Amino acid sequence: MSKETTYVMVKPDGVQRGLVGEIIRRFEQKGLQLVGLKQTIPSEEIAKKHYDVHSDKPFFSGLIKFITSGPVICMAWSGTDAISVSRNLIGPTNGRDAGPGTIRGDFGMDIGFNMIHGSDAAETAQFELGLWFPEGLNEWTQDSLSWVYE
Ligand code: D4T
Repeated sequence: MSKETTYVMVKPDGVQRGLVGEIIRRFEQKGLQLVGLKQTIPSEEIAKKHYDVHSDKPFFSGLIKFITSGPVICMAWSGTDAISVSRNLIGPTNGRDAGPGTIRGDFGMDIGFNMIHGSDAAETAQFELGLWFPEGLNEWTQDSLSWVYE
């Protein structure tokens, strides 16, 4: 158990489909703390850095085209084990395989249009937070969390 901050991003399909509020609601209600939030249209440069690990995959160029096609919502969420907790809220990559109750399971039918990204490990989270939030995050005390963690 450790306090972590993870990078979460609503992708262009999630924004176009009006799912931003629903997605934020789920993270808030779970008990994660929002420490960074903004809308941006990603440049090709930042998209390529973000997905560099997939640069040799056949779907890479389509993925970059998709991610840069319109606004995304960049978020930073903090909490105990925030990385795995967020991945569990999001669900498996392909919406058709994702169980009900997860974001992709409840709203998705596709592997490319899967609405949301969440960092998959501590090092990735650190890299992605630095990439998307070079201005830094907000440290603040959320009083309600004293009723989330015993
Ligand atoms: P992200 O990174 O977007 O949170 O998704 P995942 O962590 O769940 O999945 P991933 O890294 O394996 O894939 C990154 C991104 O590429 C798209 N994708 C993936 C695709 O379009 N076709 C594919 O065959 C795969 C494997 C979807 C998510």
